[in-house]
Amino acid sequence: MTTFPTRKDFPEDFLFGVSTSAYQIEGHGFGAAGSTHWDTFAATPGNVVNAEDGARACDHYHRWGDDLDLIRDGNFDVYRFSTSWARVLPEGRGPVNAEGLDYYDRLVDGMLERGIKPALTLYHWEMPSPLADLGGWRNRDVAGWFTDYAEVVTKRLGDRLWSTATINEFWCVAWLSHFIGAHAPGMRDIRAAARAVHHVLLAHGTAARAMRDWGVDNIGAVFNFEYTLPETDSAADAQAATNWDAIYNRMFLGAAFHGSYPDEVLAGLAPHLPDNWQDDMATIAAPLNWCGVNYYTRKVISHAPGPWPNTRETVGDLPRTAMGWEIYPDGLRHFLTKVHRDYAKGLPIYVTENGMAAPDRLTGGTVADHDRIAYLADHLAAVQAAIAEGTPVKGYFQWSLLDNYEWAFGYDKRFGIVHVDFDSLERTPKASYHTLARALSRR
Ligand code: IFM
Repeated sequence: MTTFPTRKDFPEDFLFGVSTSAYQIEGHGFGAAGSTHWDTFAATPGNVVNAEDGARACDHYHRWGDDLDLIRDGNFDVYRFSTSWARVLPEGRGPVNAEGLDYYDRLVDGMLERGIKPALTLYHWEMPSPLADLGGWRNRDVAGWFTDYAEVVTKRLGDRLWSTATINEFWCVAWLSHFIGAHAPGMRDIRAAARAVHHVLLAHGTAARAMRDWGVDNIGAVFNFEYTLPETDSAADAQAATNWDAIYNRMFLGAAFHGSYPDEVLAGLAPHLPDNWQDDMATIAAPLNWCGVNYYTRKVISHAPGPWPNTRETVGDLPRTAMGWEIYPDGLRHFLTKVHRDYAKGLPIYVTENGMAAPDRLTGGTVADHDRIAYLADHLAAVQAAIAEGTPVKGYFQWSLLDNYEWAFGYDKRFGIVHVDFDSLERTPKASYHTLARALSRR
């Protein structure tokens, strides 16, 4: 196992943070938030383990002060959080829920009082139900709806934010949710997916440009990546892996940074994209200040018969996390270097999420999550390797502060460095939390 690095092993200006998202921790049932597509997706049999939803989650809505104390005492510099669109605008547009906006105002002030930089994400997956009724990401008007929501949030919080990201994980928002069907709204339709892909990018570009005009600075976006390799050296598997890589790792990045979709994507998606999609690409490629990289695993892909994209996930031979995800730290170095070299040249890059789910057990008041400590050490070493190669990686955010609502897996998968008892909601820092706190201490 790699020795656990400390703050001193990174450049002086390197920032360490933790990430969470609104629906996964807040308790969406509190504070007059509106319904989201995750509430109805979870209420539909078969979509989510135990049909669990985010109504109570970690009750961060009421316990945020204690949770911010944990971030401060863990010696983190930045907190990456998200605002919930439906908490701010219960109908998705129109009247503001003052209680919801006030809550985020207090949260941001609470970070500043503790010396923590606030890193906002505007969309971490909870589409308001009234907008989902109108087609959600499939409806082109979503670009305007999203920009209006961004205006409400950034006009209230923007003077105190350290950074603002538009979208978290475009691939999950568009592809996992409209083509694979594993996330809300649970669609499996290529036309729906093509439109969601294009419109989430259009919403990103439209909002990023508008926010810059309003004076918001340090604007970025967060992309997720999976290191991809073919199961065999057959030409069919090689093509399948290339298609997977294009859809997962290059489609959103290429659009956001170069204003184009990869050829392998257009081969299957072009007939299903909205008319005149080419006219939007300049808007989509809005100037950004930084690029966020979320990385967890690698994927071994083989050829699947049938229609494009002819991809099938297979089982690789590396050790796995509780999600069944293979542990492959060098993939993080690979993507950091690639994003810098081929897309975001010159921009700071942040690892905006990295971490693992483990079968953590609370015994005698502690959680000995040594596998997580090893995972974090190995991925931090990969960040150091990327920096040594000349990649401007400027920060690393661990996912996640708390055990939380892991979407279709409900509360079954624990990603936190702080254990949450989902009956009492008691928080117990795990061994990984204490390891990070020691490593990040400035004393
Ligand atoms: O919990 C999620 C998060 O919401 C987005 N990125 C991946 C995490 C682990 O699956």
